[in-house]
Amino acid sequence: MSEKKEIQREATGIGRRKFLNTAALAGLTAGVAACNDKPAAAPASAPAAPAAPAAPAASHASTNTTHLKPGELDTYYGLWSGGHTGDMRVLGLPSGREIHRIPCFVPDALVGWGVTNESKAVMGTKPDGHLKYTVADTHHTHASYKDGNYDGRYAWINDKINSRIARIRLDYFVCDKITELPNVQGFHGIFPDKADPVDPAINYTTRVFCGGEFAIPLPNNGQDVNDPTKYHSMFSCVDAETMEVRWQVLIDGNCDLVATSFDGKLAATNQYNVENGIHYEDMMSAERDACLFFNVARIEEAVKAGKFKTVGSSKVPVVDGSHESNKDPKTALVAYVSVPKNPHGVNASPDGKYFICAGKLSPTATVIELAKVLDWFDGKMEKLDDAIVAEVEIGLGPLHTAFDGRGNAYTTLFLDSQIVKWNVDAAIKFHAGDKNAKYVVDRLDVHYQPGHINASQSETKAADGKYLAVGCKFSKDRFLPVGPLHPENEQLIDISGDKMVLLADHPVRGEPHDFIIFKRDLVKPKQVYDLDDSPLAVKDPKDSGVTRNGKKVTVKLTSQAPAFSLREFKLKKGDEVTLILTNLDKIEDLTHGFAIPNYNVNFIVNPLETKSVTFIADKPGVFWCYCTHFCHALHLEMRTRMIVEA
Ligand SMILES: [Cu+2]
Repeated sequence: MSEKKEIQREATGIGRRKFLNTAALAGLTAGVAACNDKPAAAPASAPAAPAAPAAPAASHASTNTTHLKPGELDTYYGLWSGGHTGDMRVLGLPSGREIHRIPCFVPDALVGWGVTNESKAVMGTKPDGHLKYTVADTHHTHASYKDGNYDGRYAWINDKINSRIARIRLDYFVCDKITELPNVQGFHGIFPDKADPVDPAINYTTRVFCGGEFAIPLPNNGQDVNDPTKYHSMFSCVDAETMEVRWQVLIDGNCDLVATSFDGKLAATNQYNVENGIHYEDMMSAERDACLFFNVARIEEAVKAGKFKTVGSSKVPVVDGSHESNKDPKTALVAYVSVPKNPHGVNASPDGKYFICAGKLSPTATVIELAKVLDWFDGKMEKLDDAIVAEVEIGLGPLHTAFDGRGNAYTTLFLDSQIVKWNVDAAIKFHAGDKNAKYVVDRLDVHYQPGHINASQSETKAADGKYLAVGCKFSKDRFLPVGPLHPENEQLIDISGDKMVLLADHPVRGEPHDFIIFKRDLVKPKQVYDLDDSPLAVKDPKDSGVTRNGKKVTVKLTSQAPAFSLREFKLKKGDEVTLILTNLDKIEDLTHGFAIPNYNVNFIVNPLETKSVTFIADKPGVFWCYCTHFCHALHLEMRTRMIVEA
């Protein structure tokens, strides 16, 4: 788009832009194509628009640089969803360096995730011992809270394809539990609670809420497949400690993103298909959809009182959250606040007062005041939609919102390829009739089509307004071409000043979706395992050896650079072998690997960690089991012979 056209567009403003109607899909395509008009060589620090010139990037960025000198550490962690790779990525920020990948839902060749017995037990297996699933699609990641800030215990991540939720321990940065949600398809939004709705002493996360996006027959066993009026979706509550599903709410329409209040009383999900349509034109037919507010305390009272049913073979209590059954505020479990056309993200402001819904097919952001939603539940406010305190136009294709802790919101505009910075209080004043209230503070072009956005500490009470990361779905011309599959472009933006300043582009493999950014001192990672973490630990090299019980054979060994405790071990063809390896090296960073050629076995053991694998010794011969993780000057010599006698 030429600069002149930009000026004209800015001058006419967004006020004349209308809601996108059924042509929205064509509009989406046109928006993507239009971006090809952007000059390929536009400098990253070019002003976003003449109406909102950015400060010169060089001078501003010098105090907030992304470049760290060798040996310098980042000041923030970023936890990123890995997308199709089914893992979680750990970044250091502001450098954007990828430090680690935590496998969750999909096998991982480095760690041996999906190979070891321990990881298979977390991932889930079929009766034959093979993994139940080997594909995943992670979208959203959020971490546990205490006192309104992250407490460094856990993070959670979803798998949309197979409706699974994984928990990550943030001491070892490993996945330790995975739960498959019953009667849910297309599990999308996820958010932990921040406090208990009833007991103020519980000021930390004990529940994780999960939004089910696709409506299905319940149970989905072949009944009602041709009757979409019988399709429903569910909002689920998972226990943060046990990872069991505590309860589910059957709703009208579907769930999209999820948010939770700081007082623990409300959880919400945006809904883009109040029509219950099964084709996209049906899903877009209504001018307003909804943000559903769940009254957590009332739902749990209803479950306690036995006012629930179960679905199919699942024992999980399901309460009725349908619109029809929740019209009386005094007894309602769910409140349906109306929101313009197909909203996407819903985000909680760090002051605890508002949830903000991004319009997607409407150029608006809707600000909902939580105290008023509670007033409605208490019978103090007649019209539920009076909880909407602002509904303002911000640009085309609003998707997600982040916060700086200074009263400003930052929303991605997918169609405009922009971030808009807007002031929440000014938007509320404008909505109330003060047409002089200027709520749009700044706009910044991003490259291109931004989806998720998050700022340092954004959805915590400690939002610090320093860095903003944005996941751009299309990178087009920003990186060297590598064939038809382009990386996505994650951009880092300095939001410490009045104007946003673009700091860096980072290519990423598709497609990460969501992420959080928090101060590094909020986690206390351990460098070495505790031997007692595994009941199988081989604590002394003298305990190594082969024990046989008929065809079942156990091989115990230890590793200490540069040797395994057994120089060789003998098996017979057809044995069912369980091999247990403990790494007795207790020095930080001294990890060993263990690979068995032709047996499809490779895994690592970190300092004082124990892992096991089980396999059938079906191929006779000599197999040099070797260390795959560089450990010592004699690393190549670090081997043991597995001899399988015919
Ligand atoms: Cu080694």
